[in-house]
Amino acid sequence: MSAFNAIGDEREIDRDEFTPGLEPQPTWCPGCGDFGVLKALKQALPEVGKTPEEVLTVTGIGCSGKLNSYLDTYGFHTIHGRSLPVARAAKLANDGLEVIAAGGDGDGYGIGGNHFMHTARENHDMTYIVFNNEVFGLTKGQTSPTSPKGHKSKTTPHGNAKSPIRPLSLALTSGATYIARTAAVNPNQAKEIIKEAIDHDGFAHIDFLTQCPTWNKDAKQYVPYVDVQESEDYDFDVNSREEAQEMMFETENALHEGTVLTGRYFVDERPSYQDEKKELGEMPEEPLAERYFEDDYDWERSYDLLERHK
Ligand SMILES: Cc1ncc(C[n+]2csc(CCOP(=O)(O)OP(=O)(O)O)c2C)c(N)n1
Ligand code: SF4
Ligand SMILES: [Mg+2]
Repeated sequence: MSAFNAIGDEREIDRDEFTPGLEPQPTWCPGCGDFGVLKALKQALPEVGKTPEEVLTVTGIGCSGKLNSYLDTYGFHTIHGRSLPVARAAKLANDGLEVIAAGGDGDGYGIGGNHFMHTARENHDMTYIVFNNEVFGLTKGQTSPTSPKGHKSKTTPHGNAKSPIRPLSLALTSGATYIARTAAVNPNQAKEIIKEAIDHDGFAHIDFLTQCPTWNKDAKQYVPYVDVQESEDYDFDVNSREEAQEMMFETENALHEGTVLTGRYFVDERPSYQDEKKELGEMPEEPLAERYFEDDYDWERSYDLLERHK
């Protein structure tokens, strides 16, 4: 089997296959929410029938970015805020790969915010998990784009003057076609949401609340969560943009008032970018990397293309 084809064997898949044999064990602090994402992924991947060879995990920089050192899939640890462009390129070069991009709130909503908007707009077929701990964890707790107003840290010692970003609303207005929020303190829901996101055909965004006990002791992610699908207090249609928008707005307000609402918010069937490109005959029929092994393949070098434009 060629690894580039990313076609796993038809067989029982054990979640232990996703635990690297030789790599070090996670260096996250005790009690870190990042463990919850890793665990949920290890449970979800075999349940959706994916083998390690079929999955590529692309991460940004941060405590969250260490994810692919601890998950035995193909991995690409990129630079700060750039997991999405790399993930997009990989998916376009090999449509057979199950692509999971991941990173922190600083990574994805701050420095990489532009990529987030446009990857959602273009509806690239992948799962994007944002570890939202409301701080820059790796660099020791600075205020991030999701830190609440008034949040005190070394960078905002008198309290954050800025209002936090609204990740769910931003994903919706940008064009994401699956949007959910889950929490590390809620492992069963997290696993189910990851499974749905992987199965979804298009850009699936998960705002994953991950507590940082070391640098963010005030985070509201510690308080009990409410699942908006299970609670009788909420009734809305995830296929309705208007109703989803209202529910997201309420959820984002509630988080900083002490109520953690989680669940699925929006699901839409708009065709993915990859499907649109297939319609146009512009997707490679086999993984681009396979061409490397074809002796008679006529490579198009960048300088050949420049020649054409003279
Ligand atoms: C271009 C660039 N700017 C700044 C940094 C320093 N830096 C590394 S991680 C990080 C923030 C991480 O915060 P977040 O993305 O929320 O991830 P977390 O550690 O909380 O999981 C920063 C600012 C960097 N590595 N590269
Ligand atoms: S600093 Fe925070 S986010 Fe980073 S590993 Fe420790 S608890 Fe987790
Ligand atoms: Mg963070």
